[in-house]
Amino acid sequence: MHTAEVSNTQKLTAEEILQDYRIAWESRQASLTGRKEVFMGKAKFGIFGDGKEVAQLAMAKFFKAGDFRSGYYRDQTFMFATGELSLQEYFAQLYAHTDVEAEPSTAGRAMNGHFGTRLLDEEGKWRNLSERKNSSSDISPTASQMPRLVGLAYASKLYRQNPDLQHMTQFSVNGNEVAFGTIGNASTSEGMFFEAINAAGVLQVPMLVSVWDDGYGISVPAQYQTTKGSISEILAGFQRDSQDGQGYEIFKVKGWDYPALCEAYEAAVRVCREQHVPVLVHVEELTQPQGHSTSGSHERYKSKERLEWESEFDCLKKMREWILENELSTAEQLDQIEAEAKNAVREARGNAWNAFAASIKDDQDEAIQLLDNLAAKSAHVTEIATIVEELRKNTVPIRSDAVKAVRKALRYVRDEQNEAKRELIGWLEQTLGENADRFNSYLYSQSDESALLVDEVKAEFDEDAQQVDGREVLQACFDAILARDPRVFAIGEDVGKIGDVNQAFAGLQDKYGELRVTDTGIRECTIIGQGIGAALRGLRPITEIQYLDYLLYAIQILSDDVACLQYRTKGGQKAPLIVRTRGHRLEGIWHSGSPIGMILNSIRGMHVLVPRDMTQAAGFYNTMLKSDEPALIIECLNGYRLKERIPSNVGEFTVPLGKPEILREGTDITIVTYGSMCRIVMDAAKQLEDFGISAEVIDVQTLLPFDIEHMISDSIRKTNRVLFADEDVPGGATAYMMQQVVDEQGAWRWLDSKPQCLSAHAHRPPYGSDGDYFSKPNVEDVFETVYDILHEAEPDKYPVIY
Ligand SMILES: Cc1ncc(C[n+]2csc(CCOP(=O)(O)OP(=O)(O)O)c2C)c(N)n1
Repeated sequence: MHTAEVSNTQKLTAEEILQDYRIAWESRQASLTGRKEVFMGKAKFGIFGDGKEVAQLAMAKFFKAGDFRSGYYRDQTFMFATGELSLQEYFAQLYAHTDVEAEPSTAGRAMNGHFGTRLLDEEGKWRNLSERKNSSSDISPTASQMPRLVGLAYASKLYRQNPDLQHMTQFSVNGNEVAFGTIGNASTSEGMFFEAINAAGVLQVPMLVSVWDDGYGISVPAQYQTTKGSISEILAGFQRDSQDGQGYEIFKVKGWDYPALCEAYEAAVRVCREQHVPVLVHVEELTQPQGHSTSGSHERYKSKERLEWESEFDCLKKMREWILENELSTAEQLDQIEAEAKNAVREARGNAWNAFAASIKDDQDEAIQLLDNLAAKSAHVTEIATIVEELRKNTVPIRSDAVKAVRKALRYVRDEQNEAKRELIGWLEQTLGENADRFNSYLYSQSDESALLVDEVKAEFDEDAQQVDGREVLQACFDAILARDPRVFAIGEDVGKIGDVNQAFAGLQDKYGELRVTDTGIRECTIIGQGIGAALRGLRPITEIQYLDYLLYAIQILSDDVACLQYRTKGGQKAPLIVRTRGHRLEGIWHSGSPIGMILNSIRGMHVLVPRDMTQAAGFYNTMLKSDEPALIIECLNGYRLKERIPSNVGEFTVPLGKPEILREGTDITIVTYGSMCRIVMDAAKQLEDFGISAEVIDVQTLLPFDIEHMISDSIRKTNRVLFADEDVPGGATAYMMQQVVDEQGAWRWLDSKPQCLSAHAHRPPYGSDGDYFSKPNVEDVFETVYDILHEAEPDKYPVIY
């Protein structure tokens, strides 16, 4: 048997090399076939990994059980080579097969090339990740794989350095796991790429980033993307100066050079895994034989010379030449492998298509049968027969075709009654239910650790419970949490040494150490990413965004990554991350933000909790840590120094989600609010009482989920009037609350006055107390708005004020 010396320590047998060659060829064939499938109309869009095969084979060689990948849509060869994706699964995703068994990455939810392994079992519990080769779930926004990559690597650091985590062998063995990132050269232009590179350098974590450099980002060449046209050249300053110095190891290697790639990855992974040094592998001279995606052809933007170079330096061609030059195989043998690869792909495509089509065919057949039965009984036989005929003619049906046909047919028989119609309706209801599971499930956890299932434990107070600053309630809560659960750690700007800008973590770094309560750089996006990756590996991060106004820096990653994680994997992955921030009302344009509508509309899939004081906030931390779901908890910026009593069970009590609290009972109007506005509304309610108006004040407490048991609607049933008040812009979260109550809960039935909203002005508040008064809703605004509603109803009883 021939062997090839690709490095000092690594000898590859001819057998192994030919196996790689086979995988590379199968992968290339999958790309070529996939493109054809799209053009034949069997799939809607295709993006493929051709031209990147050989580098990925090399990377896969050093990817071990327990490791994690955070990559992007070009990584199919890596997924094949690690055994985490079969050819049939690859095609199942192209066709959007909705069965988890057929398409485990996303159950048909993401377009092709979006990979991920199932980290959770059917009950939503963690599998043994140390025994598996893991891939976090890909997303389309370029470079968005980078923030979570920081966290995947950071978890290894925590597992290695924190002895209290040693027992969690299901997730880590001494932090030996490497987080492998991949990114296209053009996507390194994104800010979050640089932020992530810097963060991992500061943290010194085992993060290995491969840049697949094919010189373009769709049509835009490197000179428009990267200074000096080379990412490794401009990142050279990150290179470690010495073996024990801080920084990166940087490798540069050509993407068609199989032995050099094997050698580079061997060295790169070793230093990363053993020493926890971050590594950049710049893989140059890659090609993209079929162009970017099925959306266009690269002949439009690549010169003739470039296209010629690409075919000359195609990595498969080069690998073949190298194998022959080194006499590791004969040309005939390689021809045979290539032919076999073609057959394997053809077979996998056929099997995937047949399974996909069969899964839909049953629905279609049943619908046709039931519609035929209906036609036989109906006065509208002609119309129904036409519908059936159309459905029958459809040889490439999708699920909605049968459903559309049935819904249309039912219109014609709306005033007929017979068994055939009843059966058809039964079928429709069942099919809609099944499709809800296929297409609409798992926005939130469906496990028994869902936050909605956490039992309420009421706060208890000793008779002599002392009044303390609000921040001390939180501090006591965090102290208890850190003491009881080694998985919990808190990170953020100023969170470590001074215990956050409002000192809710004061003294806790001293008590629990730097790994548990940790300062970070000013980098909101990767603070969140650090949390996402760690949460994906079984830890319980509390990641702090210093002010709500700066959540905008992180909202994209919350929206695109955390919030849709359960959904886009159909329950295959979870990242139970807690994002802590503080907001609403303090001072000035950038420290008074309350952009709640923006948040609610962008992070469905997370819970959004808006406690009015620090006791409620503490209860929410306890609740969320008992669940397996992510949440954003927004504390009131102006509440840390207000006096509250410390519950005696501050580390245990829980505040249930989706359950508003009636702060004050009343009979004339219901005022619905949350957060800092609770105090203002309560003040106004007291003043209204002096003028004979009895206001019921409800704190919704959680905006997502919202008032699950319709307590607000019950209140309106009694008062017949409602005001929604908050500090967001007009049409922001007040509009959301009104939709929930009036439309969703059906409270319009009980209303005698028009439902009304009171929000801040559309601009942000200027600095100073007057800026606040004239921009945000104040006590007088609430008083007068309520008074006017009652004046309109009973002008004699409530004459005009002014
Ligand atoms: C944030 C964002 N902007 C734009 C796009 C559209 N887009 C998809 S891929 C791509 C080019 C990426 O090029 P590169 O990073 O070099 O990777 P390659 O596709 O060449 O492997 C662009 C602009 C996107 N998906 N996300």
